Amino acid sequence: MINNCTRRGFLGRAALGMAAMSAAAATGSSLVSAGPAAAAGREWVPAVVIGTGYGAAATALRLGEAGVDTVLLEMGKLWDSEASEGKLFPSTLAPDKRAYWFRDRTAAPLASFLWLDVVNRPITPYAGVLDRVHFDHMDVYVGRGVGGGSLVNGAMAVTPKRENFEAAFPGIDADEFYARYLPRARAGLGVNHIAPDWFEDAECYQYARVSRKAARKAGLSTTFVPSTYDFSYMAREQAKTAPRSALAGEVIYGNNHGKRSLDKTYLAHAVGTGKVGIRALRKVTAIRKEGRDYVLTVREIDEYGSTVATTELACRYLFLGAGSLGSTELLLRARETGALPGLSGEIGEGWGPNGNLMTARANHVWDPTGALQATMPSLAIDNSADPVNPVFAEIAPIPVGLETWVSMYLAIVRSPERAAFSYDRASDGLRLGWRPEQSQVHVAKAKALFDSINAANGTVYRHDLFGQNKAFADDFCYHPLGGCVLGSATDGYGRVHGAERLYVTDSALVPGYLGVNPFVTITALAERNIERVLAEDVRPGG
Ligand code: FAE
Repeated sequence: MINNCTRRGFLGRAALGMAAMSAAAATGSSLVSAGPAAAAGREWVPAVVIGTGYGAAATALRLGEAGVDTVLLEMGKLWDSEASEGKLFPSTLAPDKRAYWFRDRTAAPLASFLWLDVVNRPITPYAGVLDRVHFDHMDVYVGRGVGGGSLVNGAMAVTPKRENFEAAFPGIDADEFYARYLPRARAGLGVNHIAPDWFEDAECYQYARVSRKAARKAGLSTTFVPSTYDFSYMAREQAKTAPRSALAGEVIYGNNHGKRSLDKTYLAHAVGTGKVGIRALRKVTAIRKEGRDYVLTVREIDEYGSTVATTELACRYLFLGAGSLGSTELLLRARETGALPGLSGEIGEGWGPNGNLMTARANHVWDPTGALQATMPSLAIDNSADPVNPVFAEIAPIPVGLETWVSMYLAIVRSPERAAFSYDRASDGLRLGWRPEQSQVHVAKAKALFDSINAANGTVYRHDLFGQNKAFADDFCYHPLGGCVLGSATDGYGRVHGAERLYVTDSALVPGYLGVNPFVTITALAERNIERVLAEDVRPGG
């Protein structure tokens, strides 16, 4: 569908770019203005979408196509102006202030190397692109900026196994979802596939071939992983005919080339409709109802965190696309402070990290993994048909530019573990009731698989990478899911129970576990839900 509107996408990208060159550049708060002219006093628009990640972007595009004036509010930056070295984003090996959301020291997934504290370093607090949100027993990585998680993620665009999808969403017609909305999402995201022949020869995927050999020895099979990173661009990186990004260690702090992040796909097309505007460095801190409208309190900051203005914005239709943490926090705060007292008691429930954890093995010296490693994984150990212990484990790089003999994995184990968020009045923030024993359930399942690989190959775990001598990184995750679960805190289309014209569009809808990386499903779910909401609820003028 998006392929048919390339011109609109071009116009949208140009609009996003032009905004950067205008007044917005001064504050970093980019802007494409939208909607009716600001009324005297408080501004009103028919629709507001909070956030600019997957759910938000798909929702905004379809609202714009339907002629609904829509404003997106994003707490992070629009990443459009290059720093002095001529790049938007820093590499994983040389992080600077652009890497993290207001931290004075980097907080990378790898804590150390050979037990040495050589990975993390001091930085200037800044509106950087990656956030590590701390909860008592589970940190959560999220993207910050126009494009949300698409700016920092590994671009793995995986369709869930049908039985996992049906278990997560018993109320959704899976035939229709797989035939209609997943293909629509994959097209909109620009998902592409690696050429198998190229993979077999590519120097940058030696690490994946070495892990495949080890998996096969244990009787395990592998599968290619589709991606929103442009594999034809990567081939040119390998051939040294294009500037390197995936082959230059760029991923969790942003990619300067090659990645089809949302600002280049859905969001560009949304802005290209002429109906959608994006306002960056705007954090929504509160939601309340006045008459038929929602009124949002919006804090605008500069790139160093100073408050520039606190304003209010009113709308008739409010879509929450601030991610599992962000959307849940806004709804819990509204319920618990009495701003929206009728909201469902199910809000905050059903959260899980998708059974997601990392581990690493040490290979034999005769099995080098290569100094040049593509940061975008393209191969996974697929043990998901195992009825007892299904595991999907992507073979991840360790892109340090040196031979390490390390095989790294991002594993997703089947997880029945869920936790609830609660609102903490003292900090005005979220608490997460995740318990360390719940992580141990995930570790045991991953260990069963990787023990078999080590046993078949005579290899061992690496204990020097994740801190505290751990072989499994069980205290952080990349896939926060749940908090406003579809069919529970909302109806079957994301309409929040107890509030009219209030919708959740993002990962908060997914009940804790999908079995594969989630962004394709999140996008498809948003496509499905907005189609119904546009048909039944929305009138373009509000
Ligand atoms: P998300 O993309 O998180 O966007 C939410 C946006 O809302 C963010 O830009 C926030 O800054 C913004 N926001 C939050 N609160 C507010 C507020 N109060 N006011 C204004 N703005 C706000 O939402 N998934 C995959 O499928 N494949 C992968 O390869 C993969 N790799 C990952 C690697 C990393 C390092 C990380 C962090 C995540 C990865 N994920 C991956 C997960 C994926 O990015 C995530 O599931 C989606 O981004 C979630 O999409 P949402 O639409 O829920």
